[in-house]
Amino acid sequence: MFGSSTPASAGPADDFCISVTTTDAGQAAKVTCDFKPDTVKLKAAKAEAVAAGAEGLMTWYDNAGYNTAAGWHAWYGYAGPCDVDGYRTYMNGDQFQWRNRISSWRVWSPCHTTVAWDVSGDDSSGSWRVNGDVWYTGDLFNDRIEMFRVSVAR
Ligand SMILES: [Ca+2]
Ligand SMILES: [Ca+2]
Repeated sequence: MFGSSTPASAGPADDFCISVTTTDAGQAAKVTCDFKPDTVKLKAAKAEAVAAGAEGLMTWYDNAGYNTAAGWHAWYGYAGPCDVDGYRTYMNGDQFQWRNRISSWRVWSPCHTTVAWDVSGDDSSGSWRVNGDVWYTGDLFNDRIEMFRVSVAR
């Protein structure tokens, strides 16, 4: 199992996470988190995702510059290769603690195009479409994102 039966709780226990989703944004992600990276728990979750045919989509970082000190969240999809329709995730359930937190991210081939949304709270910055890795979101989206789509560029 992916450890999704335990409700998310605030704090360091949610700093390092592996999420696995289908392409259906309405289906909650299976999320496994821990208080530090590379634990047995996280390695097992990654191994299970890969064994199930999941591929890496994105890695989110709490800090700018892909700095891992405050946490990362690796997102996998297991509904086939990333294509022009891509994958979406809305940070509910066990992903909730990663809302309004992300400051940089990397995309994993072949997914290269990201749309990020600030859909609630704050000043509702709207959406932002961008290609490739993002070293810093810029002030408009920093610590404000709660939804992503990643896809192969059309
Ligand atoms: Ca942040
Ligand atoms: Ca927001």
